[in-house]
Amino acid sequence: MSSGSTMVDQGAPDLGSLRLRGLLTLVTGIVLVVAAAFALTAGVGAIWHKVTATPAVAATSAAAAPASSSTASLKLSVNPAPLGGVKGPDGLVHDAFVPGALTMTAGTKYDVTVYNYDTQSHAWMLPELNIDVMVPAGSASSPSVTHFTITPKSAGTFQWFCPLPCDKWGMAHDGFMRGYLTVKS
Ligand SMILES: [Cu+2]
Repeated sequence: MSSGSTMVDQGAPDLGSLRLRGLLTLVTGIVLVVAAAFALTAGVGAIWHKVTATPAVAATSAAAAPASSSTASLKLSVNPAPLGGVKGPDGLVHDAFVPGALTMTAGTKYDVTVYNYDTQSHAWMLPELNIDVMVPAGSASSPSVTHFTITPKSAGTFQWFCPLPCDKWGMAHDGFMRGYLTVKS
C-alpha cells in the first residue's frame, strides 16, 4: 500500500489506486449523505421543538395575566385646563372632579392620583367605602398631588362628594363636586 501511494504522486495511477479512489469517493459520499440526513433531522427537530414549546410559554403568561391585572391606576383632576373647571348648563364654569362618573371592578385595587388645579382645597369622600381624602390647594400651573387607594369589594353604585364648602352649585350637581362610582362584579 505504501508503494501504491507513491505511484499516485507520480501521476500514473494503477488499478489499485483507482479502486482506492473509488472507495474513498463512495465513503465520502455516504458520510456526506449521512451528515446531511443528521443535519436535516436536527433542524426539523429544532423546529418541532420550537413549535411545541411556544404554546406552553404563551399559556403560562396568559394564566399569570389575571393576577397582575388586579391593580389599576386612576387619575382625577380638580378644575383642569382649559376651562379650570367644567361648564354647567347654566353657562358658568364650576368646580369639578374630572371624571365625575367612575367605573371600577370589584376586587381590583385602584391606585388613585388626584391633581388639584384649584387654589382652594377640596376633598373626595365616599363613606360607604371608608374613603375621606383631603385634597390640598394647588394652582393651574402647579397642582397639588394626592394619592389614595380604593379596593371595592362588591358591586353597586355609590355616591362620592366633596364635603368642603366650595362651589355651592357644583356641590349640588353630579359630575361636579359630587358623582357616582359604579362598581361592577
Ligand atoms: Cu369641593
